[in-house]
Amino acid sequence: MITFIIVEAVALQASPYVNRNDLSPDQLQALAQQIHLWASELGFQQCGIVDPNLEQAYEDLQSWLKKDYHGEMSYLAAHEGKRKYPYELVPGSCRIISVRMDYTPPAFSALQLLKQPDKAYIARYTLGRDYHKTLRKRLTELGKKIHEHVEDLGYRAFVDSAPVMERPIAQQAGIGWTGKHTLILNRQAGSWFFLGELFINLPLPTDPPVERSHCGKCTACLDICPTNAFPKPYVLDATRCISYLTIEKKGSIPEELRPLIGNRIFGCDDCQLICPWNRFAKLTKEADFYPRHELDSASLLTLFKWDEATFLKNTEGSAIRRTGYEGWLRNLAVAIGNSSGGQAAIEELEAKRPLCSDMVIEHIDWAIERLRSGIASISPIQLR
Ligand code: B12
Ligand code: SF4
Ligand code: SF4
Repeated sequence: MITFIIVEAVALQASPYVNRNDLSPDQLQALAQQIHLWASELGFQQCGIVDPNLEQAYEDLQSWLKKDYHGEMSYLAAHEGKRKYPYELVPGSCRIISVRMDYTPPAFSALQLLKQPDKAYIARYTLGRDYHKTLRKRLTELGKKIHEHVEDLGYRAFVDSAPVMERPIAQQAGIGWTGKHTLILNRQAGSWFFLGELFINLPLPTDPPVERSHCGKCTACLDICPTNAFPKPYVLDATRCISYLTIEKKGSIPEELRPLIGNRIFGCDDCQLICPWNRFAKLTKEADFYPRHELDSASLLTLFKWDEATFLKNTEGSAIRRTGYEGWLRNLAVAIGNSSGGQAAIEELEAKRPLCSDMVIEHIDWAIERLRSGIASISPIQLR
């Protein structure tokens, strides 16, 4: 069998341009193996080929939407048909290559930062270059590589942005299981990775799904969540999640949740930091994901002092831009209100106040009041 596959692989290379309709089952098998190798050469730590069935996932999504757990993310309710039947997104496609890319940068101590109330905590997935760009580019290169060998190939890369149910697809492609925190995790790699997909019009053989959860009786992620955002295991009320509040939500952050945000100014990692499987996570070798502009150690006041031009310059090519300068100031004002910044922080807040929108001013006033009354806190400091 092995010899045969190698022979077929050689045959593919020897006659690089085969029409996709002329590929035999053995050639498709050899090509699938080759795709795994190419994906690895392109910097993906894992790849799986899948012909997904998303009917159950779609039902779950509908009940989630009915509970309004999506908040202002109305795009999650759009393009229903394409979510359920993903091939409608790319007519003619019949397989999805699901990939994983690890993103933990070296020498980054999340716990140290969370313990320092005057420092800014930015989720580790976004300290460097915008992952959408890195992954989409590599996936397109993977498509090009396949196309070098197969005539009439159609392919299209997606990362996060389109109505693609990336997690159930990844699970069915064998990347990992769905943790109680709703993220995909893997026994060898934990959950610190991005997902991406290449839709393709080749009937490649598929990889086995991950059927078994390895969460067992553990509930650490549910218990640690600072804002109590999990109504039950496997279900997230996004409207309480700090990631939603600091990135996706426009306008005012509900006052009762502000003290719980601590110093997290963009995203949150707590449910992953506590997960025992993340002991097995590997550091990334992608320089793209290494921290830029000292975002892994900056103080809240340093970042709050950035004017809009500096914000735009320093977040060029970064996913942080998503929140906009107004959202950036809002998040920092909340975090400063949770800090031990004292008089110096009050002065910075007052100096910036006249330059801000009404929405940001409301958060600044909240912060000043807290600092004046001495309720300095970074709550909850559960992760130690
Ligand atoms: C919207 C969104 C968010 C929202 C909502 C998150 C959520 N859990 O849905 C917010 C802004 C809160 C968010 C936060 C984060 N996100 Co986000 N997000 C997305 C996005 C764009 C869509 C997810 C979605 O469709 N949600 C809707 C819900 C209903 O879908 P779902 O959780 O998949 O729902 C399933 C489960 O509820 C399940 N289910 C329901 N009942 C039951 C019962 C059982 C027993 C089981 C097993 C399952 C189950 O069925 C549902 C349908 O499949 C995806 C990219 C994509 N296109 O998929 C990235 C994505 C999920 N996010 C990602 C990341 C990295 C994050 C953060 C870690 C970022 C950060 N550090 O701040 C946090 C993690 C928070 C968390 N615990 O989920 C990665 C996750 C990678 C991974 N390892 O899984 C993704 C895949 C982006 C990417 N391309 O890499 N995100
Ligand atoms: S990212 Fe933070 S706030 Fe959101 S569910 Fe996880 S622990 Fe809770
Ligand atoms: S913390 Fe525990 S329950 Fe949560 S995802 Fe990890 S193993 Fe599963």
